[in-house]
Amino acid sequence: MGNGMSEQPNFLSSLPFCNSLHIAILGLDFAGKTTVLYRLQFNEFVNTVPTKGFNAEKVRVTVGDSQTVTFHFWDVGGQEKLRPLWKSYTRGTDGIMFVVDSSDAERMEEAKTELYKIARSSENQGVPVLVIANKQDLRQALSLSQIETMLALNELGPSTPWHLQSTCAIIGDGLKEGLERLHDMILKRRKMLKQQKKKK
Ligand code: G3D
Ligand code: MG
Repeated sequence: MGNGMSEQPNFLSSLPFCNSLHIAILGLDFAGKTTVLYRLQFNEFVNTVPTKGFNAEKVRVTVGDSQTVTFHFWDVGGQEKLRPLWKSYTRGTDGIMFVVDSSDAERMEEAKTELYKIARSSENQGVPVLVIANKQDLRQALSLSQIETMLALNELGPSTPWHLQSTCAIIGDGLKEGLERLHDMILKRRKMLKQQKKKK
């Protein structure tokens, strides 16, 4: 897949101004991370193969009257042997997208363990997490409230701002709303950090 910059004149262009954001896309293998990435990048479904290392895409977005924002998405392989690498991709990240397969109840506990590991690591203190409940189109998909309970999201806060978003990455449902919520959480955190710095 290309690593080039692309103009994204669609929904991303409606986001308010924020210069450049680094977003790590994490989650267990087969959750739909790469599908999410290429939906955001090309606004179309791209057939994926299991990610061996990582996919990095910059999406340049024109907002308002010609302000340009660059989203740097890092989609890191989710297989067990690759998970120790996640830390390297979240260092200094502005936000994390944590993708779960809503139809995979059996691996929800494993997803929870990985989510907590990454959110609780000292480097990621306070980094906003968008939890993407993907594959909501499938008949056997768990509901949002079931996923919220199984991932124990309420225990993540208040140190980690989070939002749970229902999506179907294949057609792109819910991704716009999710990205907007993540963007909001990032802006709030930046504002807070700026105020804290001023006080010192
Ligand atoms: P990963 O990058 O997290 O490992 P992928 O996951 O993006 O490679 O997706 C794994 C499989 O899930 C792919 O199927 C992909 O098409 C499918 N998938 C991703 N998002 C959705 C969704 O919202 N709904 C459904 N039904 N399937 C989805 P294949 O068959 O190509 O392996
Ligand atoms: Mg992948």
